[in-house]
Amino acid sequence: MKSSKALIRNFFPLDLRVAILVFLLTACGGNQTSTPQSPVTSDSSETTQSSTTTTEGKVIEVKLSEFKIDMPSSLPSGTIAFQVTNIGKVQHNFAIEGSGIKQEFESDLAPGTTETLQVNLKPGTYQVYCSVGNHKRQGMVKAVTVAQQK
Ligand SMILES: [Cu+2]
Repeated sequence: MKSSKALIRNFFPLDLRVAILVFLLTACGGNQTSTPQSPVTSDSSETTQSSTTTTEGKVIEVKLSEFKIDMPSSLPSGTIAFQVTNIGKVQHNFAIEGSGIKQEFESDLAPGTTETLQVNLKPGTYQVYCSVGNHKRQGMVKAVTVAQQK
């Protein structure tokens, strides 16, 4: 510490030392607070970041309860984000099977929770059901048709 100061004193004239000091001070403090005096344009807030959704595709709401699946029976083709809510009192799952695909949640949904299952659907017929216990036989099953997009 002391030696470097001495070094600066010996090697640089006073003016240059002041200039270095000013430079260091402005370099440290410059980039955090002080906003420039130039007028802030007010149109920037709305346009830039309006969309905060992370899910792709069309969102389809699904409600699971004892013992039924509440959702539309016809869907568009393409990427579908099934937003599945367990409105029942026991754990449920949501599986979709057909036209060469089979997808379900890795873990069952606890009562009151919502999870999103993203599936790419081709036109065809599918079956959605709950894979927990014998819920499917008790009524948690539904036929779903995926129509060709025009
Ligand atoms: Cu179930």
